Amino acid sequence: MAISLEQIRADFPILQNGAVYLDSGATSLTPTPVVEAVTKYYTDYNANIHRGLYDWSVEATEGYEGAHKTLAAFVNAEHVEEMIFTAGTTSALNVIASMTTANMQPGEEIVTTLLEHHSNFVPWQKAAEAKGLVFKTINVQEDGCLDLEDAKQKITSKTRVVAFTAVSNALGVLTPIKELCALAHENGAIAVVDGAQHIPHFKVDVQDMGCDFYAFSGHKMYGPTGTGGFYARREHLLNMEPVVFGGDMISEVTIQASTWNELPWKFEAGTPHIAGGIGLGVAADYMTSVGLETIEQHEQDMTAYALEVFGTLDGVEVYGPTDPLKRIGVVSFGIGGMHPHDVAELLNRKHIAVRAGHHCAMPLMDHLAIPGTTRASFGIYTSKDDIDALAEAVEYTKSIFTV
Ligand code: C6P
Repeated sequence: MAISLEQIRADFPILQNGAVYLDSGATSLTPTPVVEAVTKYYTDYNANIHRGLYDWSVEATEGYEGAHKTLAAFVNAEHVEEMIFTAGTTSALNVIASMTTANMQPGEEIVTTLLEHHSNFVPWQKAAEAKGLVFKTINVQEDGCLDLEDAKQKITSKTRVVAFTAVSNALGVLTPIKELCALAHENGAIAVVDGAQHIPHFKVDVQDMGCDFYAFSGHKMYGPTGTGGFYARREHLLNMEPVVFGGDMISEVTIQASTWNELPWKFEAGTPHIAGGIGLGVAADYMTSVGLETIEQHEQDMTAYALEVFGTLDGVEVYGPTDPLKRIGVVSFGIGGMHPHDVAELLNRKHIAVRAGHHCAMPLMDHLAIPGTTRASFGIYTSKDDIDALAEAVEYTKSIFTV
């Protein structure tokens, strides 16, 4: 690392609170510059945006619009108006699903995958139910990697949307983003990427991926909770009707009809999370200052180290591929016949914070025929010491249950 791990950890004072935090996949910790930016909004210029002509409102507007510019550049969007802020990935994907299926006809197809978080599964499933669409899911191979051959069978000329995660939250497996986007386009469909577990680890380039939509959460990339958004290609945003109405998204309203504000505000109804949006911009800048290649390398190193350490633990099954290059940021495991919730509770006795359960990915758990997993997930502050502490606590857990 160009910046040392000690320097990074110093930006997260919460790490001094005594927990070994291995739940960054659920939410990442928040560095001091982000906390300070959010606090500064409330203490120095707490005003609404796009409404006031006084200094505080101008400063808030500039900060909020500036954050859009920062995030558009962060994902390498061609145009700044292609960046829409929402409350996070879930709200982004729900809005995208409503908008993109609005004009679909019965019999047309939506293709998603078995790796999806419910947020990129249920909105499409519900749209299919409501409109008589065909809802298909791409299978996974035995090791949890996406089955690209099955994708080639499932995506057809009737497919209108291919919606998939870039990284599985439950297993950490990477999906073939470019291949899936290309397959979608060859068949005349749009590609919707769930980037929730991708943006914290990689330099995102939406143009290089070739996606039409890319959804993400701020709180998984060192920003505030309740923030995030989506990138969408401008031609889609110009052609689509919004699905949430009122406030900032309005241009003109008469008794007869309403017209919409310019992009991106056409898709941001009501008063947004102003402080959060500003904090999200600071979080993206923070990641850039650490270095996106540095972050990716660190996360890969931690994943590979965790797989190596877990390989030495008897009676522990690690789910997902053994090749560390096929996954990132997550090690999901099971211990003998123990329920994942029991494992997580015993790990907590040793102050290890992990997530346990189905990880909002029930179709995947059904496919793997398990109730859930215990999941350790990593961030830029994760150290080998954290992983060693986890391994030690796993041994303790096994001793309690005599596995
Ligand atoms: N996954 C996890 O512990 P929100 O909650 O809207 O910020 O993100 C939803 C979401 C969508 N897609 C993927 C791939 C995700 O991982 C998540 C959130 C958390 O795995 C909380 S369930």
